[in-house]
Amino acid sequence: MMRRRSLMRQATVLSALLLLVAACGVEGDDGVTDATDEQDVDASAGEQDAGAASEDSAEEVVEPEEEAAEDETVEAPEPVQVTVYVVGYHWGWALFDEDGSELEVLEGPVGSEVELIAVNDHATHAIEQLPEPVAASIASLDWHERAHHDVEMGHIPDLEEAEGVSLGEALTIAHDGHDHIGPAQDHALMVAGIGVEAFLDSHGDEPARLAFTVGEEGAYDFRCTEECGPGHDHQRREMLVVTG
Ligand SMILES: [Cu+2]
Repeated sequence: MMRRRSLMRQATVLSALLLLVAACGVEGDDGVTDATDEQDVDASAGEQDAGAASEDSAEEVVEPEEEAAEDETVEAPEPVQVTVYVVGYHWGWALFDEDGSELEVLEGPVGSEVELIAVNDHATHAIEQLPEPVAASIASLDWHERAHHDVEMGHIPDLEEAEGVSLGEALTIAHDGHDHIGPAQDHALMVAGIGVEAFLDSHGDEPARLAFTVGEEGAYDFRCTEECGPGHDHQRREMLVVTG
């Protein structure tokens, strides 16, 4: 009885193996698993292995990324509210804080509320409206000297080469125009990429005001959008840096 049961079990196992072989060979032309089919199976298994491996490595990578994200959250600076004073001159921008100290660039984190109070360097009445230390700093600057310095620093090109007129001549033309009605004296301040703009009238009695919240990390140019003479195209400077 024992032997018979054992034989029956063997027969059952054999049947199951035959069925399995038949099932594996169903897609083959001749019902036999050929080399190509085996390669497919191997390749598939390989992909699974690769998948498992990449999952493993993904798990390994996740931890440091999460730690880095936590660190950034902890160190992220709070947005600020800041007011700065801007002077548009031939051909650049000067930036001052409320104490009259000049800033190379205005820098603050995303979400900061920025207020720019802007004047034309010729608009003496508008400049008088600014806080006293700011007005004093502006009055102490020689804007012709500043223009020559800008050329030395490479902020604006040699106008003789670029525009066919020397910087001295260009400044004389621009400044002579101050006593006349002419567009060369005026500037307009646009913060590129932010979408704010204000006209800076050389005869203006009041400063212009631009207020905005910085939404995206990056560096932003102040640009002149009012034709103001030979250096106009170069009156653009990176003056605002928004940090993450
Ligand atoms: Cu201009």
